[in-house]
Amino acid sequence: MRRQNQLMRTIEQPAGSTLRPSPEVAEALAQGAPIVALESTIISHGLPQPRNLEVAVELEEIVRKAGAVPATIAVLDGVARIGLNKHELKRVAGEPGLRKLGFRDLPAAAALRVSGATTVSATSFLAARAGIRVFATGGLGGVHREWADTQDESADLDMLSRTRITVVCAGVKSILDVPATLQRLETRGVTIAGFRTDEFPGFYLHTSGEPIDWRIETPAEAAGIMRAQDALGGPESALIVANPVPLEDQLDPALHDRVLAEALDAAEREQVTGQAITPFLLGYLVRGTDGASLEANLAAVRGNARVAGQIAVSWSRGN
Ligand code: PSU
Ligand code: MN
Repeated sequence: MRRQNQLMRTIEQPAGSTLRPSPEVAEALAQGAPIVALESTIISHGLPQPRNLEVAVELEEIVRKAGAVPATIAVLDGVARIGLNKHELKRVAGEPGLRKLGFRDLPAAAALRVSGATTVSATSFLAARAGIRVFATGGLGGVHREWADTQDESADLDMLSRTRITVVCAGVKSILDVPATLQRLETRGVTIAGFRTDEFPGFYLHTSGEPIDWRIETPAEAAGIMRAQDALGGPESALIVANPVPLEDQLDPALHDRVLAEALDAAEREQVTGQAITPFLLGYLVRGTDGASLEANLAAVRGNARVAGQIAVSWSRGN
C-alpha cells in the first residue's frame, strides 16, 4: 500500500506541477459539476486592450449564468492553469509580451517557466487532460488562404482530430480558406453539428455559405452526440458545435469582404507569417471596420459561451 502511494506520488507529481486547476475548478471536477473551458489567446492576442479584460470577465459570467463553472486556461510562469482568478485574468489581458502558445509550445513554456496565452490547440489539450469536456471559443484556426505556398494550417485542426472535446465556435475565422478547412475536418474525422443551422457559420458573418451535414436544435442533442461518441469508443476526435453569430449582430458582408481583401494584401506586403498572421489580420479588420468586426466577434463569442454552458449542464446531468 505504501509502495503504491509512493508510486502514485511519482506519477502525479509531474502533472501536478505543470497542470493546476483553481480551487473552484478542482471542486467542480470532483463533483462532476458542469464546467466550460475558455481559451486565453482570444483575450491576449485576439482582442484590443482594455476591452479584452472586460470581455474575459463577461464570458465567465455568461458561463455562470448558464449554470456552469468557467475555466479560463493559460500558462502562468510555466504552470498550465485551469481556471483563473481576477488578478490572473488581468495578467493574461495586460502583461506586455505575453506569448501565444500552441500545443507544441507547452513543454518548452513549462520547462522554461514562461507565461503565455493558450490557443485552441493548447486549450483543448489542457482542458481534456484536466477532465473538462466542453470548451467555448470564437472562431477556430484552420487552413490559410495561401496554403499552397506556405503550408499554413492551424494546429487547432490536428489537435481537434485527436482530442475528445466539444468545442462551441462560430465556425472558423473568415480570414481562412473555409472550404479547404472543412475538407480537412472531414478527412481528419472531426464531427460538425450546426446549432440551429444547416450552414457552416462564417465567424464575423452568420454564414460562410458552406453546407454542413448535421443540424441540432438543443444543447441536449449535443450532449447526446457526446454520449454516442463515448459509446462508440473512439477515435478520440472532437465534436464541433457550430453556432452562428445572430444575423442582426453580424458584420456587414460587403464591408467584411472589402476590408479582408485589404488585410490580406497588407499581410503579404509586410510579409507577416506564422503565428503572427492571425492576430495581424484580426487587428487589421478591427481598425478597418471602425470596430464593427470587434462587435461581431464579441457577439459570436458571447453566444458560444452561453451555448457551451447549456451543453455542459445537459452533459453533466446525464453522467
Ligand atoms: N477565436 C477568436 N479570436 C482568436 C482566436 C480564436 O475569436 O484570436 C485564436 C485561437 O486561440 C486560435 C488561434 O486557436 O486564434 C489560431 O491561431 P493560428 O491560426 O496561429 O493557429
Ligand atoms: Mn498557423
